[in-house]
Amino acid sequence: MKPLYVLNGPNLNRLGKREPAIYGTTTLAEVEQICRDAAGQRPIVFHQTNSEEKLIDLVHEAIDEAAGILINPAAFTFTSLALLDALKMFEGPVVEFHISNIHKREPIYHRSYVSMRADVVMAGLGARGYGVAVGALMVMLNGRAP
Ligand code: CA2
Repeated sequence: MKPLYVLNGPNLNRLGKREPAIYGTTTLAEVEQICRDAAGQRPIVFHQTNSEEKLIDLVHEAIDEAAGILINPAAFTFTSLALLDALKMFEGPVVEFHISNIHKREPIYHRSYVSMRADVVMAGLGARGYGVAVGALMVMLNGRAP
């Protein structure tokens, strides 16, 4: 069975340690476990990087290996055409995920390049929403080759 790739962008390694009012107290290690629990038998490849280049390389790896991508691109959501171009090369389902509701925030957080490729966009459910997003990805995979 092909894995789901769960990719996290810059600063999310600090999850649970800063700005709990916006991002909560769940750590990234706990998020990884939430994703694995939600995926059941489906393997998860889980990464976080602060580098745009590394994130694009991980999308390229997913193009060859993954059944679906769940991505929280963090600040690269709003800046990276290169990330959008890489995601456009992926043929499976893509879920764009944000812990906070980016649309409640300042206008600079409203325009997502990644949404131009994502099949599903989720924002505002907190870190526990990662499990829901994995479920959404598996719904999108129903009926496709394993
Ligand atoms: O809500 C999200 O998941 C975001 O993608 C998080 C990004 C932010 O740039 C997006 O607008 C929304 C990253 C926020 C900064 O990272 C932190 C991580 C942990 C604690 C505090 C900040």
